[in-house]
Amino acid sequence: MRKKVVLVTGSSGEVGHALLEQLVLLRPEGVLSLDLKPLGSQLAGDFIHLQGDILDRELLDRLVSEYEIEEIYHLAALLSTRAEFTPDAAHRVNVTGTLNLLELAAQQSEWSGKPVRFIFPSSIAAFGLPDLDTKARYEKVREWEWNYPRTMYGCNKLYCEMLGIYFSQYYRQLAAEQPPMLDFRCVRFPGLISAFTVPSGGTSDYGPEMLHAAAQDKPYACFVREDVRIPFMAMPDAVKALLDLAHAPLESLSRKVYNVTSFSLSAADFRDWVLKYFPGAQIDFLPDEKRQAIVDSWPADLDDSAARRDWGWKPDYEVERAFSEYLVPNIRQRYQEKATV
Ligand code: AKB
Repeated sequence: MRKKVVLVTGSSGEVGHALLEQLVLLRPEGVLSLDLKPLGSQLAGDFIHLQGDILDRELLDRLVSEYEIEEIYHLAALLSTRAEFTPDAAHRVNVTGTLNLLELAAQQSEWSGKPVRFIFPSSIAAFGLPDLDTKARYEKVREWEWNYPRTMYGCNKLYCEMLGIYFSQYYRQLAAEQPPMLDFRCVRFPGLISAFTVPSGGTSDYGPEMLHAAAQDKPYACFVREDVRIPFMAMPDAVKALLDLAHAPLESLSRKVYNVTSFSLSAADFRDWVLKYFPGAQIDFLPDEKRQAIVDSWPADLDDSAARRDWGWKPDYEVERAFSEYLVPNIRQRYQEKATV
């Protein structure tokens, strides 16, 4: 009999790392992790890690023959800044890679006769506001508003949301007998901040970079203007959102794609929070026009009322608690800094 597992792609990335820590507790012995890179040495637990590529169809076929995959957290992606430098590669990883995984999930759902749950993190990058006036007027953007991304990554995420909906509702709609389809569920994340990893390749990275630089007593030049505002979330809440959505009863879900958020900060607010805990931090603002334009197109805040209503979404970490209880103590410990509160 094939072993039943939960598959996590992109498991060496920031979210993957944090999610694996929780999943191994929830599903001891039943987690299969897949990433191009080896896993960080801090990750302990009873799980199988495969170093491989989501674009390798042979590898995916082998997975299907060896395991019964009941649930997929498909996290592998090239983020927004990186994707602008290598748009072809981004399209392959973000779109073809996701299509491969959706096909795998559809196949598994058909074989097992029950829908495989497919959990997909999308992003504020799926939105694109045309100018700063509009951004100021539409303070809290709803899921279906301003879906005009201006990055390759945002386009990839928005399209893959639609592919997920297609695979869960219409896949093989003209077949004589339609097999059970996968159960696609998606959250649109704001900028994420982890105490344990520093992001790379994203455009919301200035927040976490500022904080990690301060904790190491390094100067930081922020690549966006002080006034630009976007929503953020602490990493434990990102993991909570993925797990809570995955385990919500299907009948309570009125949508497939949900905004989730925690707090909205301007870059200047972010600096002030950092200075509160690291008063000696040297933070300057040296906006990079092109990356700035990307952040300007992202919403200042998200309306996540659908997630709150349908599956009880509520972040544990509002801004004060995120800094005082999660980010600062863990980052200090990480860099063994003696910062003053
Ligand atoms: C990025 O900056 O690309 C990501 C995101 C907002 O999805 N952090």
